[in-house]
Amino acid sequence: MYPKKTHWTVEITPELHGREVVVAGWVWELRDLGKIKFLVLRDREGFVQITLKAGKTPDQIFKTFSELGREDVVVVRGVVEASKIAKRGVEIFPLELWVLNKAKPLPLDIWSETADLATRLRWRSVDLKRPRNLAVFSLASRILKEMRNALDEERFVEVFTPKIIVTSTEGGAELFPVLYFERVAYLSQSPQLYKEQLTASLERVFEIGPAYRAEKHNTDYHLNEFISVDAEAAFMDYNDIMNILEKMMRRIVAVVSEEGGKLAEVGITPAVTELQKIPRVEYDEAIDKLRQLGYAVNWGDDLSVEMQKALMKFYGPVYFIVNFPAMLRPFYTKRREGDRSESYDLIINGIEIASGATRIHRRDELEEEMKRRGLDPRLFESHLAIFDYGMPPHAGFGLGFNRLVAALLNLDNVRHATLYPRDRYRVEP
Ligand code: AMO
Repeated sequence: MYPKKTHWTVEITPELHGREVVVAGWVWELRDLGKIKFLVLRDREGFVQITLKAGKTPDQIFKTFSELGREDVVVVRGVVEASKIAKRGVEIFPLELWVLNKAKPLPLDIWSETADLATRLRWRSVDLKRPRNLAVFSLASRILKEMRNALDEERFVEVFTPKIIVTSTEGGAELFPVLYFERVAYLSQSPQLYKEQLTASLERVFEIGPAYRAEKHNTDYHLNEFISVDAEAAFMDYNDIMNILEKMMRRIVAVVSEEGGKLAEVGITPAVTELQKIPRVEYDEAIDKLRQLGYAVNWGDDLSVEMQKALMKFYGPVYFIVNFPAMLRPFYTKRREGDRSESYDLIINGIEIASGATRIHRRDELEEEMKRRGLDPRLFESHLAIFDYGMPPHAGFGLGFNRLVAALLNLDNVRHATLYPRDRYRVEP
């Protein structure tokens, strides 16, 4: 029997000189210089060099080494030695080596950056072994934790709402139908209506979960299943929510910049490494600026990614656009004067990362907005009924987690920040 892993590769430092350790992982590289041989072992956190030396290393290990291949799964018990020449100033001299599983030659090259995206996604689980992917998804997990902590500090409670639903919230054409016994139901596009209803009891809620959109777009930033971070709070308006988002983003950017060295090692240069205030740019002002730049854009138009990128020239890589024309926003958005709304988008590196608003909390106003958009209030009766029983003023945001990670890390495609993307032409693996 092989022993339990005692250390991650990153924990093997020169300070452990002389200590016996057990590491476990995959064979990244084998180098045979005759009397001295090297095995570079990879685990999630990095690499460590295992050094075999004639006269010092047991013969059995030399024999096992000669049969090893890349990506074989190994456990090594050995002694740490500080070293001037080894990478990271440390190596392990093995006392025992176990091969837990053999690997066939891989279907794609994980040792260089040559494989194309389609091949990578076809063999995603293998592709995820690449150090660059390990860095992206490890950091994504830290970012998620930071978001949870930020919301926890503001006394939001984490909730889960149904993903099988019967009413559309973000536009009827984009729902995936599912067969629900003898009726048709849909996959949820957003927890919008549930999170609003929950402000009448739990006051401040957030949810991190999948959202489904049957959009036919096949772009670098659209997915048909994405992770949505949603928050909603009673007795707050959109400025309060932007303040929370701003605080949260500062914490996230601090984490990203902390990881700067590690990211550089895998060729990632984050788009944002420091963040003070996030500018809140009026929609009207954005339109003016774009016209100055020569864009043929009118009041009432949505902004394209190209336009949002152009605006970075004025506002930097992270900015809010606020007070959109009411008709550009969903029915639940609170109006303000001049056909505008108490709404905002958060733009990072030209991509819309989050959007939100103060919501309508009065039933009559909500019905009016539905009718304005050609929606039949009768179809929303079970939602509207809640507004009769003490619905507080409230506001919130919805944030696309995959887009956030891609934008912050300057990845050119949201799929790079998604373990198993679902897009127009991909439902497996
Ligand atoms: P919205 O539709 O703008 O708002 O979505 C919120 C955020 O979710 C992300 N997102 C997507 N990410 C990847 N692929 C997609 N197809 C996709 N669609 C959306 C974006 C976007 O900013 N209920 C409102 C939020 C609210 O007002 O609280 C909503 O869903 O990053």
